[in-house]
Amino acid sequence: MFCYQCQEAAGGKGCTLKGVCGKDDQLAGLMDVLIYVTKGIAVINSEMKNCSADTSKADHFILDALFSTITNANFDKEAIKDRITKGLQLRDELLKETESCPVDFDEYPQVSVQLTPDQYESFAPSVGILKEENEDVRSLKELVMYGLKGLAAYAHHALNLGSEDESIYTFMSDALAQVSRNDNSVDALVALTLQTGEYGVKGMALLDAANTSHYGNPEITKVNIGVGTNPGILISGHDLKDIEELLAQTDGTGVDVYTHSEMLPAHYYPAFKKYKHFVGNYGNAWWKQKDEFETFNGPVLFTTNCIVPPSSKATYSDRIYTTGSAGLPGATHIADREQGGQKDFSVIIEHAKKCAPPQEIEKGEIVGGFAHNQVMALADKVVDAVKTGAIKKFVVMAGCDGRMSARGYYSDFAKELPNDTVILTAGCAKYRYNKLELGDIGGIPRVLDAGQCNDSYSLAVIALKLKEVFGLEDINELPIVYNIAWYEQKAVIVLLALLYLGVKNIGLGPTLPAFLSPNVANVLVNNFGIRGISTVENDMQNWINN
Ligand code: SF4
Ligand code: SF3
Repeated sequence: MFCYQCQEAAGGKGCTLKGVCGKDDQLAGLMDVLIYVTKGIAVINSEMKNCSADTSKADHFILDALFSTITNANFDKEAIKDRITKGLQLRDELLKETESCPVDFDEYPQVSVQLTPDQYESFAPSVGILKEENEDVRSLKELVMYGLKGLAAYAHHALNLGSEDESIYTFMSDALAQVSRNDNSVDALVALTLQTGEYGVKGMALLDAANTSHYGNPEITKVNIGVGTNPGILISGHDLKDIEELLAQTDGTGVDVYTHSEMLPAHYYPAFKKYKHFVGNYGNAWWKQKDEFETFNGPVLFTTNCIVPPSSKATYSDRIYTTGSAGLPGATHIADREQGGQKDFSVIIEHAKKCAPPQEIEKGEIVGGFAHNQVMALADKVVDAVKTGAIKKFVVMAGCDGRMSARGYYSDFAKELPNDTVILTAGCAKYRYNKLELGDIGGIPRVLDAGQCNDSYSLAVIALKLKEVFGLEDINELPIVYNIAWYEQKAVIVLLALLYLGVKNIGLGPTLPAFLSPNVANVLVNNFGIRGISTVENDMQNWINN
């Protein structure tokens, strides 16, 4: 196997024997095959769109296939094999349809591959990432691929809420087709990378509109981090449609619902506040789940990543449920909703009833809900604070958290920031500082949490609005410093979206991506000023106190 798609790539280079995430050689190979088959589908789909055919089935397949290969989303080999089989069937159906729309796919072996399930694993080594020999071309192709995976995740959540944007689907198929070719120049791939960022902005805007039109605009909210006395279900991941249905189905059952990790921002939406049994957020970022699921006592539902496969000693393995693109061997998978229907969470609810209530691990409240609409409602106050010098700088510390000890940097950085700075955050990165007592500036909290990683879109909207209010020409003239933490591929699409919006000098850590070749890293440094982090002291001096 070879995989270097996340920040924890072994040795800062790539996982070759087993993934640090827990993905083994076989699973990594199956995912490579799934990506290969998906590229073949995208190649055909890209052409079919020119023939005005109905491409929705292929569009949806592509979203799910890419999403299921994101770091920590799906560890279930059978589920990945099943996707490959369905992908090959779909490919054949599509090829039949192209008979009325003749095109030549000769240069794409991805379109003609013939495999039976017993051949999937042995075929994998012939389609791994390292098959692309040119290091820079490989780096750019994978940068685009990881951006597309992140985009697929966001578009999938939007789709679950009935929101779609044909232009995103067209771009995804076209981009997958382009990276499937062997004749790409470095320049063409750099252009494709920026275009991926453009569609990243579109994808996040689509999801933002889908979320807010269904559930209202996030508003300032105090979220309980303690526990109640009823048994509970812990829901993790990013999918709001899933939590909507879970909350409705648990109402009146005597089972409480808690969020974990990236689901915390669900508390900020007005639509979910009516539920008394929506008790609070339990625990921290995804990587603490091995401890926190033990003490939670009740079932846990993963709607997306980040799953950490439980150790053999874990007592909670039989309490894990997955749904959507997420999967874990041994866990119970909740089936997709039928058209117009709901998912059926009754098995989890019945399970919860037999469990002890969660054990308290902390007490108190955290504050969040500062997505664009809420911040704009406070705009006068914010602008005033900037004009009077009460706020000197905003520091965007969005992105992912992870288990590397080097990430202690982010807590220290937050603690060391001067009192006249405000942190704008989104994603699970926030858990490094959202429980610190950082105070407020004239009533504006010093940590403003917009929501999930996709709500980084809100931070971009806020920046663009501030640029307008202050009459600036360039987004980079704003007193905003970017110190982004990344881990998996959703952070890649967020980064590409920021680059597309023209944001320069982004600090990226805790380490630069292993998939950036030295030359590609240079392009990012020279054209966009991307910079790695160093020590808190240095970065404070160079980025904040300069
Ligand atoms: Fe390694 Fe990350 Fe790939 Fe897992 S997803 S195999 S940790 S690079
Ligand atoms: Fe977190 Fe996985 Fe990336 Fe959505 S839940 S930000 S790491």
